[in-house]
Amino acid sequence: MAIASSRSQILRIIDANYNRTGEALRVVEEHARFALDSPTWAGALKDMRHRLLAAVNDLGVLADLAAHRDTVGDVGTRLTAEFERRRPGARDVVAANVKRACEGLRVLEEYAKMLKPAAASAFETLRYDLYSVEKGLAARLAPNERLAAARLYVLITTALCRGRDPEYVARLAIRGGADMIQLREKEMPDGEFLALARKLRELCCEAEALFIVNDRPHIARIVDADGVHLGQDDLPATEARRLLGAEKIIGVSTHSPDQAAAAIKAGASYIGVGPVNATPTKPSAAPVGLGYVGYASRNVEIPFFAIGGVAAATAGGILEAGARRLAVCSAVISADDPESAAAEIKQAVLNYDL
Ligand code: 3NM
Repeated sequence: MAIASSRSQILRIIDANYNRTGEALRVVEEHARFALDSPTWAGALKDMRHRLLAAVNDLGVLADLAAHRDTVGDVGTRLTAEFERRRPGARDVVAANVKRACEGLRVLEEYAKMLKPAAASAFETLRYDLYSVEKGLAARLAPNERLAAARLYVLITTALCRGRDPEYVARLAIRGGADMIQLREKEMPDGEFLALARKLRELCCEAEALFIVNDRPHIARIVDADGVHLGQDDLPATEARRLLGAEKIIGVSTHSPDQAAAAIKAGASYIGVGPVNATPTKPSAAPVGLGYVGYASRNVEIPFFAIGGVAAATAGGILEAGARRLAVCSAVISADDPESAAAEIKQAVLNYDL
């Protein structure tokens, strides 16, 4: 079998794989931009396309590529694998195109070595960067799978951040170990809420935390949040599910075993169990105490978060009662040091296995 050795053969390979990689990156970029509305990942992919061009340019062959293109004589264009015709969902489109771009980059790297060895490593770096992008995008596609591992859930309410920027406080909470962030603003007009939700969406995307919108499924949908959290008087979970789709997280506040059963039946992904303690954050709700936490630990088959007056000082008793996931608002976001407050509570939860 002939080995590609002539400059012309190598240029054909470089040309085909430059195009293939660029196209595949563009498909993934469009998903990040239009489906996820994510400046982080759309920007990263755009940057990669520019670096791809720069890397090929660095080989000194860019101007010659078109002259070596021979699509009609390329036997590869006639080989269409069955899977290339089937793209059942966004997950498959992204996975197939990430794979295609990785393969293209690998080929570029190998053949670039034959032209200009020093220029080949740029393709390798791009391939590694693509693995990070893939991880970030996959995280956005499978929120429910990630919910299973979440232990600390922090609720962000601007008025309780003591004048600090809520996005900054959320960042500290994530640094301290929050796996999930909820934007909970009861009074904020939709427009303002939307702007803040977009910022937190992006932050959580970067920091690999789940992002949940309280009460407002339409905004969860607009910003492509990982899910929505509903109170007993909000839209029913079944309707929110119809709006957001099967993959998204739907959380429901519950205050009794009956409400827990109803939420599970309605398709909730998790429930809140509380308020365990009386709390100024939700003054209207009567505390349910540790009894309901114990009940939930024995009877609730979906993840549940104990909530209401959870703090470093109270976490131990709540965990002893059977909780394995905690939701916290004021003890983290109103703390002098939200990061260490979150870290202390997270450590307490991690002392108990799921
Ligand atoms: N929901 P903090 S308790 C928002 O039981 C919320 O459904 C609750 O705030 C429920 O951590 C609660 O400051 C308040 O007590 C949680």
